[in-house]
Amino acid sequence: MDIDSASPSPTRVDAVVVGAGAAGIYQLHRLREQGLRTRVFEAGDDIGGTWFWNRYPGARCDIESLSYSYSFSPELDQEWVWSEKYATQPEILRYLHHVADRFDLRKDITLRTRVTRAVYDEESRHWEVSTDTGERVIARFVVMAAGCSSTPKDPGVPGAASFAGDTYQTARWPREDVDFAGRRVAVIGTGSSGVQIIPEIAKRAAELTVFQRTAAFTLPARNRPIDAAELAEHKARYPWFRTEQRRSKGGSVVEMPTVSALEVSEEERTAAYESAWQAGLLSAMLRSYTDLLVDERANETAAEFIRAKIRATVADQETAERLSPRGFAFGTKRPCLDTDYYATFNEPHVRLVDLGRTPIEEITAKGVRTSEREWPVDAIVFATGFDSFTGSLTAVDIVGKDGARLRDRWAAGPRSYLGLMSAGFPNLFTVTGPLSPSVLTNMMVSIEQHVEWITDCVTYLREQGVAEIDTTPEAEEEWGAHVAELAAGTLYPTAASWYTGANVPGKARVFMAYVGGLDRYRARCAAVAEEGYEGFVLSGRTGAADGAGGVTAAGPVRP
Ligand code: NA7
Repeated sequence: MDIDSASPSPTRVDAVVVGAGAAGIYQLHRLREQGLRTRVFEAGDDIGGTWFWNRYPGARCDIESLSYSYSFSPELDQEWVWSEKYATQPEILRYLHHVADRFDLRKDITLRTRVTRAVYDEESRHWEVSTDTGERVIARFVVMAAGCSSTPKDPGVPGAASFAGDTYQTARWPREDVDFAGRRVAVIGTGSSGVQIIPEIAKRAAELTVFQRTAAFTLPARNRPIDAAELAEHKARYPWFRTEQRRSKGGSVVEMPTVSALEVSEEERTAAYESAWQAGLLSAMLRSYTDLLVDERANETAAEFIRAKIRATVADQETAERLSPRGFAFGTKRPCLDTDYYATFNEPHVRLVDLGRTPIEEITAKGVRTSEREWPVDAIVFATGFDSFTGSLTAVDIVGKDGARLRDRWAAGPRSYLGLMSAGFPNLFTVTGPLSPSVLTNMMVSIEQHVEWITDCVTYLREQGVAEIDTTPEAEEEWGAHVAELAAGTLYPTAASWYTGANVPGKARVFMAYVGGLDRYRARCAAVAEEGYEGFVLSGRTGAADGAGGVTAAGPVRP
């Protein structure tokens, strides 16, 4: 084992959790309930993960608040009061703080500490985890709860360092208020973050120039306050609602379509799309018909409906055309929800630069220079996205059996069984890891499903006195092929999206989410556990020092 003898001797716990976002704090709660001494390390100076870092103006969840929240505590459901249909970032952060306080979680969370390395010792079957503050911790289990979209990608625009004005990144927004009043501002990027921040900056800035590489499909959020009567009514049916969420395909309680978009008349289709447009829900349009994500012709009917809405909203038809997404199917890049996004381009001080026609060549001291001209600005906001799915996992130097590094093993794309564990990296779990349903679902519901499965697995191992769980290259291979096969039956892999890693130059192109639905996935995970952890290998015996229960293993345990 690679131990730095100069640093203080390591402490011992049962489990280390990496990240104190929604996944990490729930994992801590569950493991502690099972009596595991657990340490959580969080790089930020507060808990909250995504909802700590993405504090830019306009940041909101685009899943409804009443649905995007933990389901594990009926008391929590009853006491927490959501104020809006779509909660703002500060409100979600307050909620996560409340959860941390209510379940007394903070005492086991170490902030401002980044896990840099984790090395598995095959002899003792423990991980040694190192941090950037020089701490070392030895633990039987490591749970990576580091987030699917938490490592901002390098915007990759040359010359950024030479800019004389202020530079901001939506994913690393400063804590203090940024006042754009009277300033000339550039926003680069028009994904969910760009679409949310652009109308907010337009309210203050003297000039706003939006640099768009790919036009996004975005739908109106129709956000509104939640009144007391609606909240009371929802709380009364929360037990039913939470059960339905857990049974659902995507973690939300919604009606699923039964007919093809091509089976109905144009009038009927337009009426259905109009009703979805009015609903103000991220998935409403895609759920109008069964085949929008599998048939290009069907998809085009919805895409064209949205383009017509853009033309009807944006006064200048040339700008409307540039804002109209083309070249990829609706839904194959993550759609956005917005408040007045398209209407913002009717403001006289807002302009759109289409990078498809005039790409950025460099950032200069004065502003952004495209192939056409230089755009002088006082501030540049990068809303350029993340190294999603794998970035936060490969950022840690994870060294498993035989000295193998996770980042090398995943060079050609992530390899994982059920998105939970990678062969050769025993006792190391990933919450909403690559090749699980993750970002295609309501993340809160997926997080709970993974955390609970991991907790049950760890509890089982301890009860049986089993030291190690690993998966096999065969199980991983079979799962990867299954995920790829399901994806290939859809339009998803046809787009150059962050779902496939295409947004990060040099990253392997693999569709990284399980499209089969959370219901089907949940059933598979449960069956695997019930069948004695099929596809996993359980081996070794724990000693008394592990505080584990009896040592009579029920399943096939290798020495
Ligand atoms: P996204 O959805 O990855 O959006 C990033 C945007 O930035 C997108 O429009 C990109 O264009 C654009 N981009 C990225 N790099 C560049 C460069 N170098 N030049 C110009 N434009 C660039 O990230 P978000 O933060 O908006 O949302 C991420 C997810 O977080 C969101 O979907 C929710 O799940 C939460 P591209 O499309 O790559 O051509």
